[in-house]
Amino acid sequence: GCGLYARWGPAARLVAPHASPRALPPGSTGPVAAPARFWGSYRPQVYFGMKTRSPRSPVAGLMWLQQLEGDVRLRHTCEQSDGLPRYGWLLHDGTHFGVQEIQDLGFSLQTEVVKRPGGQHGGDWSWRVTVRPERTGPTPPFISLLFYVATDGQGRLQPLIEEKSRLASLRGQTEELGNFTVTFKPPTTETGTPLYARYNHLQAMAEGLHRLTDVVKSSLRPRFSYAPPGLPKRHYFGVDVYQGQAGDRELRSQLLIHQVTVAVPCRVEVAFESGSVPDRPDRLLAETLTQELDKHVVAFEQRFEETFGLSRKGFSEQEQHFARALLSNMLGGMGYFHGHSLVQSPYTEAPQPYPAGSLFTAVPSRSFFPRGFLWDEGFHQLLLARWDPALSREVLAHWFDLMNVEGWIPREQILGDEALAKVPPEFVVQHSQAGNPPTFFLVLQQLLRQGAVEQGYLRRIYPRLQSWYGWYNHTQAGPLPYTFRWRGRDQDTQLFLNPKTLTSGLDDYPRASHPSEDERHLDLRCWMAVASAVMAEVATRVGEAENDYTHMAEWLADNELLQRHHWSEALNTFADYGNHTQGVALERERLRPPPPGQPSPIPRLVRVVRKSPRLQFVGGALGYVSLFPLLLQLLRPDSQQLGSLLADMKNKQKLWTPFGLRSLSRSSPFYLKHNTEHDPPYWRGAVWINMNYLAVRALHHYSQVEGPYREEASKLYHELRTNVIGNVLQQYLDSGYVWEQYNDSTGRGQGCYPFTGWSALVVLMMAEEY
Ligand code: 6A9
Repeated sequence: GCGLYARWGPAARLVAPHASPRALPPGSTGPVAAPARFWGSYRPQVYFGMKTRSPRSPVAGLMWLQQLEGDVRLRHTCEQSDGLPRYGWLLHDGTHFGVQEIQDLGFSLQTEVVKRPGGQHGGDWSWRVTVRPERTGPTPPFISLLFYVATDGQGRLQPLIEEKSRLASLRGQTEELGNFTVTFKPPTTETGTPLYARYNHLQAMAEGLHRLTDVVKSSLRPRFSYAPPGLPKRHYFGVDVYQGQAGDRELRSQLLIHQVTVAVPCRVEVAFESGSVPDRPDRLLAETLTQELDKHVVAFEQRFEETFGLSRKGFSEQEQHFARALLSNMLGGMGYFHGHSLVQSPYTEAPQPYPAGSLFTAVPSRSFFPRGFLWDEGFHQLLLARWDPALSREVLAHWFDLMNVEGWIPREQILGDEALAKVPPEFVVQHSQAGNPPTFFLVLQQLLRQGAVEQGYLRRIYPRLQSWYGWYNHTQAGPLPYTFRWRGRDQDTQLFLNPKTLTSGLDDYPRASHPSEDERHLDLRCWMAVASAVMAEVATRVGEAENDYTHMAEWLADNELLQRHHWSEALNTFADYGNHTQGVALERERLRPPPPGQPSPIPRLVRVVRKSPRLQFVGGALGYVSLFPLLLQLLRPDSQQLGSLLADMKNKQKLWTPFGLRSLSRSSPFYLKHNTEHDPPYWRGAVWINMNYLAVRALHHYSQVEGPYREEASKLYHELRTNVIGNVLQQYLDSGYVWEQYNDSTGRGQGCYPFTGWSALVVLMMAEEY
């Protein structure tokens, strides 16, 4: 009856968690079972911060202030608008230590962290921040460093103030950390000589962690003076009093700030000490801290060489330095998020809160996209699985535990206040029919090849894998057996040159001009071929020799069927199929003159259709999608179509550039075209590194197997690999960053930065690990 429907109807199922046991056994990621990973730099959205892998973790962080004449510049969360010449982790092993360099204007900060195991709560850690003058701008005579600790809805902090205004240390207590202390050492030179400094501190309650910057900003007063012996007295801004906004909002964060104002250069150390560490021979500070850091650096470099062999392969010091920074940024960009998505289905009128969950994941970009993205994460883990397979297994398990009873995993994970604060409202809601390429199958395939998955793990994730696969297979089915279609294309077709397909990950890549149920999407079909093959292997491993996945994998690997559904003789390439016309353009709309006295409306750019669409292969769209059967290695080595795709690839009028393969053929009518007035081209020409990684990997594959195109594949493999590595490195040297994508005419980095996600795959290309 009605009650049953309410419990099991589609609206309820949307927010019902998957019923099988969790992929992560309860407690398995906590301080007792996994102490080494408990604390980490898991707040990638701030320049320097730490938290634990727990839902309401206290956090530690750094802000700094440039004291300008009558004004201040506050740095805290990673913002492109800060215009820093560069920042990022130079070394980070994901577990024990990290070394980051942040270039600001006129000075740099080296931020280092080291952990030391002990006790039952994840052990101790120490920070060292070293400020040095740089020629990136006029060096300020002095700056302020603000170290903070804040709670998030649980726990207590108690300040210990010395000399009236210096927060020398604090004592704290939280659910999972028990008792701890944090000590702020006075600043010194790099060799340990004490320096003149002024101190301020603040104790405040805030609405949440996302409000910390505002609390600090609104508490700053320019009424303090800095007067080192023999130098003129200067006023500076210090944290003073914070008049919290009165109101009925819950104040869930207790915040303690230690501000030290000191000359450049200088060094400050901070020690977090767990109350449960029984005996501490020496504190993790000064000389001891230096020794620990040195030890970890040596171990890192050795492990890096063992894993990727770049020195062995003859890469220069500079190239190795770059590759180490890429891996380190991927690891230093790991976040731990907790909260719930907002989700919506066709059966719900308003967005619903999804069950709260935790996510341990890397992020594409610390400044712009500091949160989990499903298909990005598969690419991230292709790299990290080589470095630390256990970490990748945990990341995948976290993602699988976010699945609902339908087998759906929301594509973009915006969990918790800090993550939400970075997303414009129109992008928050996740739709129940929206997929995203299931790249985790590539990671599983990789882990299986490495022999890095035990039976127990496979058994735990298997029920969830079955549902996940089933979700794609059912909800994204195409019009014919063994064909697939991305749901959720743009509806308001008249406003777009070509309605977007955000779910495919390729956003504005041109598809059928008129979205319809007749569409067959080539890329999704190829992803499903990989998914089926991996599922068949996993099923066999867990003892289900007879399974439907094997059957699906065989059909989807069938080159004749692939040709029948997706090869167009007329276009001489693989393509999507759908209701399509190439006769579309954006034009300024012609408006009637307004009634007298009324203002004239501004005409928009709208789409005009000059030629009626009809069911056909989608022409004018040669690019990454056309290459998918090659990219995912579905083509038999002797397939003529392979030869044809290789020819398109190396054709400079089409896909080849000196910087990698461009996303869309130069000869496509959509090449570098705006999609609307305000939507510049995105996947319409630029060079994207994830796809180039797949291309390099596939060319390597076809250069290893016997066949008529072996030599050609080998030649292209070497050229493409050299081009992509060379350009990403060049951009890093020129601009200080790796980027979201690269310009196909100049190679210049573009889109947002730093964007480590998928540019870091260059490390695997260097190592030739595919
Ligand atoms: C926008 C505005 C600060 C787009 O890397 C993440 C994704 C990829 O998965 C996808 O393939 N990016 C690519 O086409 C970025 C998507 C960002 C959407 C949210 C919010 C940011 O405000």
